[in-house]
Amino acid sequence: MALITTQLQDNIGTITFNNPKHRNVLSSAAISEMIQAIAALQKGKMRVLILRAPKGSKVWSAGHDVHELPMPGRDPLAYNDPLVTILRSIQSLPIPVIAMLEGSVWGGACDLALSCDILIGCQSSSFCMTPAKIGVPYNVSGILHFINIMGVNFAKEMFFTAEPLSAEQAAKAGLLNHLVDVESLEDFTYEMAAKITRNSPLSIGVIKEQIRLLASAHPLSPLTFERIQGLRRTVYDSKDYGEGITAFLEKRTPVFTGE
Ligand code: YZS
Repeated sequence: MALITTQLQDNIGTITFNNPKHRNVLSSAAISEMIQAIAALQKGKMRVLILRAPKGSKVWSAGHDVHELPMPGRDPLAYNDPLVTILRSIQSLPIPVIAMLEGSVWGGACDLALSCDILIGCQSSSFCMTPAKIGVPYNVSGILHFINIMGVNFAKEMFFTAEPLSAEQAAKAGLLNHLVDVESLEDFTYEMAAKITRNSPLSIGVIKEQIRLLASAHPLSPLTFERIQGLRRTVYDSKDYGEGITAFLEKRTPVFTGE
């Protein structure tokens, strides 16, 4: 069974998650389907892409497939990790991507939603950043991504507590562009998409790329980058990281010792 479904109508492309059994987890298989779907939709003259879950979903996406996180000793969010790859491909797609958010959004799926250009949520949307629950050293581009979009202290609270941010809190933190009633979520999103399709695709594509390049223009010395990577390594080499993954797989609460 396909893990996503796609649609292209009036230059509006839609990718809908289709794995309710595993809460639309972002497995490498699902991501591979998404990458192929984006390429196919682009051939069909898509001018805007909507990323969504089926109507009525309680979970938009459960995030990275924890079964696919490596055991200690390897970077869990390295450059070529499928999740990190799809984030880059959404960010550099030369058309706007709208996240239509019904249900809870977890870990890497928050980063996927934030990688979209416009986020539209409803009362059931919530956002939980989970690395500290699993013991994951979040990646450098991912952290930058959060602090570029939301206030630094909101981001810190989200990462430190690993508690879900409600839709209202997310709107206040600047994470959601719009918070609408669940009944109008679809109409509101598709009306905005239709407006975008009537504007200049060349202008929009270049503005999106300019914003992406400017937002990531944070010069880091090689030494600073190596220091950050070294800090992350102490986390993914740790017993705690192994404990976080094992606890998830054994469906129990992890016991972290800081070692
Ligand atoms: O036991 P079965 O085979 O039925 O599978 C269960 C879950 O194990 C599976 N599942 C997942 N499998 C792998 N990775 C996941 N992230 C994941 N999430 C769920 O889906 C089946 C149904 O799950 P249930 O727990 O029974 O469903 P439910 O009671 O409705 O609860 C839904 C939620 C989403 C609340 C629950 O599944 C959950 O807490 N999932 C984990 C959410 C999470 O922590 N995701 C973040 C993963 N980490 C990352 O994205 C990054 C690496 S990081 O941590 O750095 O941000």
